[in-house]
Amino acid sequence: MTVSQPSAVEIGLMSGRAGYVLRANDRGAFTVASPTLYPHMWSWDAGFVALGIATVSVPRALNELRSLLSGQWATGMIPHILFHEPSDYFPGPERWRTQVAAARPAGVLTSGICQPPIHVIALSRILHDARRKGGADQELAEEFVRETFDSWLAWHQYLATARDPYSYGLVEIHHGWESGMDDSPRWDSPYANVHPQPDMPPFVRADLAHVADPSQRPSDAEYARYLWLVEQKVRARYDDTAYRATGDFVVGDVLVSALLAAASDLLADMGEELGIGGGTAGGVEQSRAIARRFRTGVLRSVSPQTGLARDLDLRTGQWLDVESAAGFAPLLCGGDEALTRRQRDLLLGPRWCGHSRLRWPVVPSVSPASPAFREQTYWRGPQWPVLNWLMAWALNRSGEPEAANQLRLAGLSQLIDCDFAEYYQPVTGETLGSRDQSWTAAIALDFLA
Ligand code: 9YW
Repeated sequence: MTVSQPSAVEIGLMSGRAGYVLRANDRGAFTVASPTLYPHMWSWDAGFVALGIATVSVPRALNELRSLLSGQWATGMIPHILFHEPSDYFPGPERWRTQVAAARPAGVLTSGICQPPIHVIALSRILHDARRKGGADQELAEEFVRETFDSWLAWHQYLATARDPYSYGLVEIHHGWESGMDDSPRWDSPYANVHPQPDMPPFVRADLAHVADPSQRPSDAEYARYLWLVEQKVRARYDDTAYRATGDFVVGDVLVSALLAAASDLLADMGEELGIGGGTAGGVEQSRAIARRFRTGVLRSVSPQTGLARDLDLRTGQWLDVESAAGFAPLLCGGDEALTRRQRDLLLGPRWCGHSRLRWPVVPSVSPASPAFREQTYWRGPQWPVLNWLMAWALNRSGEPEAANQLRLAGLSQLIDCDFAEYYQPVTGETLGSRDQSWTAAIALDFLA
């Protein structure tokens, strides 16, 4: 299917409405992930939000990242949710009970796990935008990079050490939520070994109140496992070593690893350009070393048969062969040109974006040709605009601008009704989950810039 360039009127309407959504979701120092379903700041959402806002206001974009860093733990971890304000979101701070953790930050309540490290990718894009604009924007952005370089490095080092203690080159996640793809079939096999115990505190889900059809969300059995892992993290006092010794779910995540590799290279680039991170601490060199280790880990995980990267269940030692979009992790971190070309063709071909049943040729979360594909269930098949953006970004970076532009144009066509939904039914094109989702509006702005 070919998709065309949006008209000037459509571009104007879409960017106006996207800006309006971000403005409406702005709570001053931070942006809520969505108006009612997610009334807090989510870590990887904040990265996408910042890069979208930067197209309109560089200072406001930098504030988003500054606000996120206010939640950084003493370990370097950036938590997956910052609870700046009270709400009825579940699981809230009373469930996370991070007061048991010595490393928690002062002054802001947070969750106790993390999300994919997209932030420095966003920051380097903001810096690029700011330099194009020049003047005060450029000065502010360069100053911000100088000011926060060590915090980003600490974040990356946390992932590279506490979450890869044996130097496999894959970042270990302790909860499916840490992947950002909560109920993805990537995690079905490791979750089969997660056994909630009767002493887990009871719970009432809040997410189902926001959707018309519960089949668009994870099941109750899945949810109980999610909360059991939270309980295990609390009982380990959020100490990664203690959790590793006792927790049910420990998996090497290829998408997180590839993002860490790409972000580490970009951090090193920014450090070199601005003459920071040299010094005795050698932040630039440390970043390059992290990038190399995780790039190697991701490339080693690729299945020769499918050409897709695979997560590794560190409890069972098994590779997880699932046709999810995370399999394209090597596109994000690069390092093997033949594989990049193979993945480009696969991604645009009939098992993925070119699948005949898709309404729009946009990256689906799971291949429609896979037996695991479920067209309206959350991360089991629907299209998430941010994933499409990530793959377009990766293709551009890999020297594949035409392929990247195909994804960009298809993504814009999908968003043309300006609902900016959380995810999309890939066959009918219907909007699913929350409307006015901040990161969806943000990537639209970036695609239009
Ligand atoms: C939840 C906010 C988050 C995203 C996750 C996505 C979903 C639900 O929404 O999580 O309650 O945390 O899976 O990737 O960051 O948009």
